[in-house]
Amino acid sequence: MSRLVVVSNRTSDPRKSAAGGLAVALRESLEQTGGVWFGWSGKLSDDTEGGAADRHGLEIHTSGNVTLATLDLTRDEHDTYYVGYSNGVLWPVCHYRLDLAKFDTRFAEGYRRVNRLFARKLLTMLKPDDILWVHDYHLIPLAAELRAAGCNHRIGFFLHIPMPPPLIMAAIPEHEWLMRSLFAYDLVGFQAQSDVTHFSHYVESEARAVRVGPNHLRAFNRTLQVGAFPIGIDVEEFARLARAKEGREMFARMRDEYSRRRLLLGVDRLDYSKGLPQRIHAFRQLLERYPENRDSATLIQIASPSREDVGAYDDLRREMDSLCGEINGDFGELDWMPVRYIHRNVARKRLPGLYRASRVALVTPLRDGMNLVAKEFIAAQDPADPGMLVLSRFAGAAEQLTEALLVNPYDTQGTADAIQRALVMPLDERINRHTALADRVRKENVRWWSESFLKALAETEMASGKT
Ligand code: GDG
Repeated sequence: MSRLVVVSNRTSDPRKSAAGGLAVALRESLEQTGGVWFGWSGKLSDDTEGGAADRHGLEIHTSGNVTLATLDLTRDEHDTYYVGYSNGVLWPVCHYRLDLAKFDTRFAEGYRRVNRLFARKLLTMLKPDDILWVHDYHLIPLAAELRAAGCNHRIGFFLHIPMPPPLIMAAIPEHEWLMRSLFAYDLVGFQAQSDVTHFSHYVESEARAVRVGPNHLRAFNRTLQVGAFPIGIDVEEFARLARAKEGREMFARMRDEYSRRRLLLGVDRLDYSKGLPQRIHAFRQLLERYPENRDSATLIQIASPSREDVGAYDDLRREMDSLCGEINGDFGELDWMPVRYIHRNVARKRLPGLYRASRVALVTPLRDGMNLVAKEFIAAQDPADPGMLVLSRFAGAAEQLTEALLVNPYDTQGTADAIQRALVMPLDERINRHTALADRVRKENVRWWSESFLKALAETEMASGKT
């Protein structure tokens, strides 16, 4: 079996309990093959110290038989590659926020430079039959840089965020280069079918790509396989957390605290793609249109701090502070506040209890690659008395979770109506919908996701035989 080499912006130790979903998903394949995980260390090196070669030494750690290889970035690389291009150009454009994108050729140059640096460093570690899996928008041109240096390995890429329609993608000055770069991979995976469609339309119209098979596109003298591989969650880990002492305590505390009231819940990074202000507006509409919810429904909104070095996130923070203050000031009573807004990270082990105690989850992003909170909420419910999911049709998860109440988050009144419907939904309808949803979340879990992707990658024609 080939050794798996994973490349992503940041790495994490698959053996540590706080290791995020990606680490859990890849742990088995990495351990079975004695694999490597390569990425940025999260640390900045001093720009002024030593020569370029010294600043970018690889730091190697082992965790069991998995190798974690990381390198530091200089302040300038961090500011251009990470803050400037990845989070200031690609993130907003892929989430349809052209108004927030800041185009600057220095950012594009930094992005290209760091991808070239990653390729150069990674090459020194590769064995002949390694199989490479590259993750996310930070590293779109990595395979092209590797190929330019003579790498003939099988390389797959997975985009965790949405692929926008061609005319939105075309707003990025370097769009042709980015899309052409994807053809250096053997397999490109997206979260949803709509992303595959957008990508296919782009390359067919802009690069005259031709279809040479059900999932194969040919352009730039290369054949690329594309597909939708919707990411899932680690359902077993979630069940374990729910059963653990802290999970049970959290559930009991919330249930007692809200015994007279109905709890609505939002859990998101504080990000403009997540539709948080629109959600507060919809909740306000709910209180106005359905006054029986006053003194009865409470929205807990957890907004964990994120990317505080990017300007747009600061504006969002101020907007949320003010919207939550207003709704509480206008509707609050001495013994009831409509919104509990928490701008902090909540410990992961507390989430399942919180999800389970909630009658309704509001997962209403304006655009989202997938959205794992929607799946976590479903996995945490009591099947005999499940809460209901109100889900944005603009989340990738909406393609799979069709039994949720799907909403358009820009439509404030429509969203308020759907929240009301979720709050009053009879038990048998909730159970029917939840059974179908839970079944899919269990089957299409994170292991299913990584296995399907790696199987498809292993079955692609070898890169060297294709050009
Ligand atoms: C990107 C794509 C895609 C949130 N607040 C807290 C907390 N969280 C956890 C949630 C969930 C994760 O963070 C968020 O995942 P999402 O999928 O919802 O969103 P992104 O971070 O934007 O992720 C997305 C994903 O990649 C995977 O491909 O689904 O579309 O944008 O697990 O539970 N966790 C803790 N405290 C918090 O306060 N512990």
